[in-house]
Amino acid sequence: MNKILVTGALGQIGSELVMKLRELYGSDNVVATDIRKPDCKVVNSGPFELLDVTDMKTFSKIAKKYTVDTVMHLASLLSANAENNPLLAWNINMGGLINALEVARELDAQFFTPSSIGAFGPNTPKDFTPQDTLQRPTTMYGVNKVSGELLCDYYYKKFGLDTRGVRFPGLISYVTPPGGGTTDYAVEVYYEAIKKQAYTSYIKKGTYMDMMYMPDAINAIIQLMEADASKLVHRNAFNITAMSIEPEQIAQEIKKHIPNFKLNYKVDPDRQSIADSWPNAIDASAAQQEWGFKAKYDLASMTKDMLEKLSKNQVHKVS
Ligand code: AKB
Repeated sequence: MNKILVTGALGQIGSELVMKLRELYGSDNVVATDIRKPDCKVVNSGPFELLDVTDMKTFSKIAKKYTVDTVMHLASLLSANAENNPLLAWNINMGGLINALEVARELDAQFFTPSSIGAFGPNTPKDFTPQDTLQRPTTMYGVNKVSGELLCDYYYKKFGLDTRGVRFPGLISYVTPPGGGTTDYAVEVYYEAIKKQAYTSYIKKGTYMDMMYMPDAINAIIQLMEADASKLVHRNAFNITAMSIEPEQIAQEIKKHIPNFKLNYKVDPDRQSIADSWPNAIDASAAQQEWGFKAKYDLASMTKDMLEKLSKNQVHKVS
């Protein structure tokens, strides 16, 4: 990776990935792109271009302007938003992906795009979900993610493009909030714990889903992209996870730091039914074996860090 183009650079993953890549590979070597251009760190700390990923001509022009050798395609609609607007999700998630793959093919660039635990469906084994298993998702997001995994495999086999990817679990971060996902509750709960010492969860007590702290997710992307290609068997859809948790467990952990924290429930049937169709806990052994994936943060260390960082941000906002 010498010259990297990132789409969706202002999103939940992009805003942290771009800063880490600029630190490691040099600011000028990481071209951030997004559909909007606010005044912020990602925009001001290196090259930035406005890009709608469904606009192939502009996409290709930007990639050629910087002669990029790596494309990291993050722009996409998350699960709950996709379910509310399936056609838009198809157009952005699949239209954007095929453009990104074509641009990478034009430049013979290395390619990364994330899949998700959303690529599994209700008849996938729920526990210790294998790397290679039944995938019949019932959401538009899931349909997009399975298609994306297959498409990336196809570009590797057909054109020899160096495509790589992971199935991300819910990602938790204090930097940029996610928007329109099913696992967002696990981020909101920390913000509300700091602000109001209370949170009302739209996900039912006892609903287990895989999660990961953002620093581990960023390291996983970079580690996979730097991994020895000859060792990769799965390439585009590695199961990775750091913890399988449900709302009560997060609340118990928060209470160790904020004893009067209160967790309430008002279940959203739409997002609950998406969560119910996903695994409880996936098996990440292929990623461990093929490129040494290992998460550093568990629920306790993530909670401590989240609350410390969010309290600091709060103090900065007030002062
Ligand atoms: C979502 O909830 O849609 C995402 C995901 C797990 O892919 N966070």
